[in-house]
Amino acid sequence: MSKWWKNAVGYQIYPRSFMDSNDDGIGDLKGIQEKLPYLKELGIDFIWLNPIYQSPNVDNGYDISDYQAINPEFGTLEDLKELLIAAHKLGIRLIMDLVVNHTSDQHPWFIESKKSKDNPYRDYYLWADATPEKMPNNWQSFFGGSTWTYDANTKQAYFHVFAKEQPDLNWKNPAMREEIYQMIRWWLDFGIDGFRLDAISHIQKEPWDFKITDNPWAPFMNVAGIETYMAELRDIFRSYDIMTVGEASGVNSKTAPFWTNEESGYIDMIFELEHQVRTGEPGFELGDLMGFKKVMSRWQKDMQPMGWNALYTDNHDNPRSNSTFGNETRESATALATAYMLLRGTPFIYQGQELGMTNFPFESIEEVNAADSLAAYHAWLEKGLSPEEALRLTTHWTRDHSRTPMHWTDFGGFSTNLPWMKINPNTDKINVALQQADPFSPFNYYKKLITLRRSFPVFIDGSYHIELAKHPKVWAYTRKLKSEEAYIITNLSDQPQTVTLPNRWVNAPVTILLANYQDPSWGKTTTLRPFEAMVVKKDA
Ligand code: ISL
Ligand code: CA
Repeated sequence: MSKWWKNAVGYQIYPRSFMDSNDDGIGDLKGIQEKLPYLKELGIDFIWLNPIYQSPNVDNGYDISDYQAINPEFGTLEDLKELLIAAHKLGIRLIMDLVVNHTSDQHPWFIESKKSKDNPYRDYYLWADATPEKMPNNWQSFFGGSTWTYDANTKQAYFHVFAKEQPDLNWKNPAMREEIYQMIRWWLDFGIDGFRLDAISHIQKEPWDFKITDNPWAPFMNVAGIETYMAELRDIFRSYDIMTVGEASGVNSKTAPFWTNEESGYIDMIFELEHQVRTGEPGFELGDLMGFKKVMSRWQKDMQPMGWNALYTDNHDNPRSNSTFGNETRESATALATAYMLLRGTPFIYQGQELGMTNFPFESIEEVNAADSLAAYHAWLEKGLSPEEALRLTTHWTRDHSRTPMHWTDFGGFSTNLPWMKINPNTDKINVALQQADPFSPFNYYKKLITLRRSFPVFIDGSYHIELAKHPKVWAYTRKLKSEEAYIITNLSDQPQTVTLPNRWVNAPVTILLANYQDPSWGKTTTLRPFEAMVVKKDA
């Protein structure tokens, strides 16, 4: 199979917030199709669509009630087909979210499963004896509270690692797996170009009497036995020319090569979740840039011999990196871009990241949407905090920051109706129209970065070496492929930083291929300005 995804740059679309074509305030498939030329101009190669399947939207589409139907808010299956054809015409591929750790509690399988202990669908999910007072064990869900919900009708509880409306599928059941595999084949035969596998490392669980010691998520994170299911998935994936990227928390940088190697790996690449390092008290945390550098660097090194990385800073589950890691300037937006997009792996850009979009200034709990954030807010209130304090603690790090509508124009340009989430008021300063016209905008910088990445094989296949490893504010690395060598340096701080560069780099003839200040200089002693970034290449 071709490895087209190695040279590719991905773009993640959160469909609810990208573009609304019928003015109901909700982004949709036709809206995405309208904006394909924009994506082409940016230069990306494939789109990853967050879930667009039929769903009661308890977790914005991550609770699926029909895998083979489109949520009418987004359009129809025909709209998706049209979008796919239009994208392919422009040379843009499309991958979809595959959510198979759990379904919605409104999925017909679960509705059946709940009916009785001897229902044929009972074992599609995970049930265990319980009483209203005593759950099968004390495990906690990612969204807060027990992983168990009691069902008075059958006097058992069902298991869910996320919300109670997202019951976990029972992967031990071969009949369930076969139905999932048929669904996967159906989508691949439909013509999509791959999948992003949601929460895939959670599909296997420890026995219910497993005792948690330090890590509360250990009983359902990359648990032994998952290999069987992953190998079955691999056998399907490998019979198509597609790409797969797994959200696989708990698969660490030492085991990830086993998951992603070309010979026997289950999937093509992994989103690690470790680099989102935060420091500080809850409600005051900041992104830890050196933690970010350290984790990313370790993954580069460990994956080098036989694995492949998925590279990202932003997604729909995290606040905006330009706010958490950067200082909300064009310099920090472009420095972060330079740092991660030239690493070894397939880079993903999350919608609006290419503009340096920032966090949302939440003023009221009415503006919050994410179920886990609302649950956290109520938990803080129950602990006796004031509504103001609870709001601040909840919104400081809520994933809703990244889910506000895309900024197309001064006034948003996302919809003529009231959008499902408020538009960030700074859309008048940060938007597509302004940035397309400004040669020094983050948007135009991203364009150059993508072109650069494509122009030199060293950025794709070159090896990774950390430079100035101990520097507390600068991330520098080299990439090397035969005689081709590039030096990437970024000041990840808002203060000037002076570095001493190695002789073999300052005495050799080099070209500064890209910089985020207009008058970059390169010498033995170089002072980098706040969030200054440079890409330098040895002349041939
Ligand atoms: O493992 C985790 C933490 O260590 C979790 O972060 C988990 O893997 C992650 O939250 C899963 O996220 C994905 O699945 C969720 C959905 O709400 C998120 O939006 C999605 O990205 C449930 O489907
Ligand atoms: Ca709409």
